[in-house]
Amino acid sequence: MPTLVIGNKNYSSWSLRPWLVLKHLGIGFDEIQLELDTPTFKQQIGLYSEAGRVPVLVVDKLKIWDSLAICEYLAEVHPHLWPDDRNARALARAITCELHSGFSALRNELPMNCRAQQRQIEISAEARSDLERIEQLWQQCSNTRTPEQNSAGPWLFGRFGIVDAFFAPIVIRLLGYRLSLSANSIAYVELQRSNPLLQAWIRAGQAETTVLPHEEAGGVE
Ligand SMILES: N[C@@H](CCC(=O)N[C@@H](CS)C(=O)NCC(=O)O)C(=O)O
Repeated sequence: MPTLVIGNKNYSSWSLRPWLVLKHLGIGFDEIQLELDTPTFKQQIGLYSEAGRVPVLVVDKLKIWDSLAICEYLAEVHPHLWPDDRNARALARAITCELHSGFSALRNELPMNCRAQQRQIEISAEARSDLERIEQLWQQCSNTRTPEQNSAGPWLFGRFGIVDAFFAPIVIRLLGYRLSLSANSIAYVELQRSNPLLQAWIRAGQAETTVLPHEEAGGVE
């Protein structure tokens, strides 16, 4: 049985991605949850990863300490986590990698917070530009989805894949803060919101009682 080491479900956006993929695949796994920003966090995560961050997937003696590396490890046995078509697969990977390595303004100004609901917030031009880029990517996927992908499902490349799991934390952010979105983006947010697996994560995050002040943003709901 693999073990996924994660942070607080309310706040840990990176932990959500592989958790969602494992759940989607129906793979049984144990969860070890560590409280972020506590005096003991570094020592506890140090048992699993010298990088000192969650998530980590532990499979026997193997420890994988990065959300994308974990998903790629799973995709080697479950290749349908990426699109079948080679060109579509390259695009899905490019989008996933862009998300993995960028969007720092959006990340900093709109922390993932399952408990936040439509909070009022002012965002910088940089965060606005990150948001516009995300909407552009979703629009590009809608515009280029092939009939085969459409018949496979409603996700960015048809069936649910790693690229969708990587956008799930962004969707929780968009549910948490009041921001204007295109009709296409709203439809994708609603699609993600209707995923029972994401709903289960959100409920678990909302049930947590820890409040990390620096992860709290936005005003009266
Ligand atoms: N590149 C890593 C980033 C992971 C990451 O930044 N995790 C955050 C929590 S969401 C963390 O562990 N922060 C704790 C710390 O830096 O002390 C991944 O994708 O897994």
